[in-house]
Amino acid sequence: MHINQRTHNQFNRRQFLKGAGLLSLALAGGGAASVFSACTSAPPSASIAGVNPTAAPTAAPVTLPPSAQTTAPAAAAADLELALKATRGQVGILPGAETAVWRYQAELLAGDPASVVALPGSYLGPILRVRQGQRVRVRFTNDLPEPSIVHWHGLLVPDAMDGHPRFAVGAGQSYAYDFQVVNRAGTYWFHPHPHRLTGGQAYRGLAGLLIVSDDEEAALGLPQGEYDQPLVIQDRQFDAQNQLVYLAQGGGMMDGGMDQMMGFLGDRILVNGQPDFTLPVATRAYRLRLLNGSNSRIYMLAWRDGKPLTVIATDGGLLEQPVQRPFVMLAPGERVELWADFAGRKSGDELFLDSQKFVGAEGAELMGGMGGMGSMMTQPAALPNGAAFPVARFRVARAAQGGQTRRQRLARIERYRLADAVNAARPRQVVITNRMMAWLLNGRSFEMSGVAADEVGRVGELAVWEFVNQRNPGQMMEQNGMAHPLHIHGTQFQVLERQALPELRAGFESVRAGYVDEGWKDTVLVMPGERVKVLLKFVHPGLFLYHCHNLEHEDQGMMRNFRVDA
Ligand SMILES: [Cu+2]
Repeated sequence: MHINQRTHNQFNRRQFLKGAGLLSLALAGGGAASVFSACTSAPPSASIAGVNPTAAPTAAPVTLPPSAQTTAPAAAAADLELALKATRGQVGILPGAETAVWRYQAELLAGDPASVVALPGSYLGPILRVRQGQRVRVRFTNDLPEPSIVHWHGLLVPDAMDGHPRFAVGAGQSYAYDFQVVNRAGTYWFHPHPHRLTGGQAYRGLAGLLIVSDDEEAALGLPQGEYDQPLVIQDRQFDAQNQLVYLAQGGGMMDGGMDQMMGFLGDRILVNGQPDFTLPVATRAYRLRLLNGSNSRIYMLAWRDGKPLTVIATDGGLLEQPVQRPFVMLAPGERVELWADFAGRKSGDELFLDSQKFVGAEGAELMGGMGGMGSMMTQPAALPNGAAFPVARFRVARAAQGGQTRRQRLARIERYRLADAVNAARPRQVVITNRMMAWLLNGRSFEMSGVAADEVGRVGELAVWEFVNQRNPGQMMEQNGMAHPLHIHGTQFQVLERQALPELRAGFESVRAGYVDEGWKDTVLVMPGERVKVLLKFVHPGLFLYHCHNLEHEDQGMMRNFRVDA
């Protein structure tokens, strides 16, 4: 499809940072020439080293958590079987010309027709609805002009089913998925994961939801049907012909290199693929399933009327009990579920879910002091990361009989204890650094099958990891760093502890009241200067990724393998 290049006469944060970056690197002795050569990496190409287009999934030995050990012999019939195609399409998003997008199309081959539903009015999706214990078969066909593969974000599946980029298939080829759903009830999602191409593919529209239910959740009688509403939040940029604008080609300093380093931001907020999203609601309780499906934008979500948000679930499903927050931080890849009760509202009332202004995610706001050049360079982006804007409108359209009372107890969560971790005294550190405009994990960039000595663990063993977002002396963003949402495949983890460097506390303090760390997570926001300890277990052996879910960072190589031994 055609994606227009960014015009070069826009004066925005990227140009500001171009100047700032060149300056800071020059000061560090890098010199503009070497900066330039380091940044002119080739644009994402259609061939990926290490891809075996005919790679067939291999059956890996499976160790399931005790709660989910339903038998699924190899030859068992699937509960749900579908064909899923990634393909090109045209949709009406803005008034006027249609927009070229990429999208998933699903065809149910076997199972309950209610298991595959469209995301209403959207080119995103579909929504797959499955129950814990079900066996799912998906025949994925790549009808795109470049390699792709599907990752089931948050699901605990064997490594050959996880959509690792080494399994990416080329145009016209297929990949067979066959796995059992062992996760708790919750809002999971699926999106492409080919190396260096994930950001572009997700941006063009490839994202669907995978909603898991289980018995524990069913017993709660939470809002269902039209009262159970997914909201996929994304930002996009359109040109005058209504076509999506993504990274400028070339990847060089003067093209997309800065977007790659900072992450791509759009200036239009879409919910479920629609601009100016409005949901007509009844005067009763809703379950709102929020997914941040943006490439790099972080949201500080709040009700405009100042009422607290009631959170009932995070990435890995229901919390033990609802918690209240003045606002909720939602970074790329994260999900949060809200209990929203419109009872008592009058017909015609409108409620707004906004993203509030916050600082520190890019550090850029704080960089004004650089040699007195700040004021001349701090021209803001059209919609900076941390700007305030409306996200969704809820218009009370009808009265509803009866209501639904909020449950005080939701689910049971097995609490991990630090003392039980194999490395309790010595957390496995994952240090975020930047070198020559590239974000790294422990100083390393992604290698298709590479695993370092510290990137090995065992199935079933409890471990503590610590993400460390430190300063980067002598490098780009050295002063204030950048926020990174870190995602780990093959596990759901618990956040144990957060700390922040005293000199970078301001950003952290401004957002920390919006963290929801009470439940299971697979993606965690790490602000500049912040250190986050998480406790985790892997349930399958094999090669699993951990990476930044800022998709431009991921594509650039801010991703590593972790090998889980049986
Ligand atoms: Cu990142």
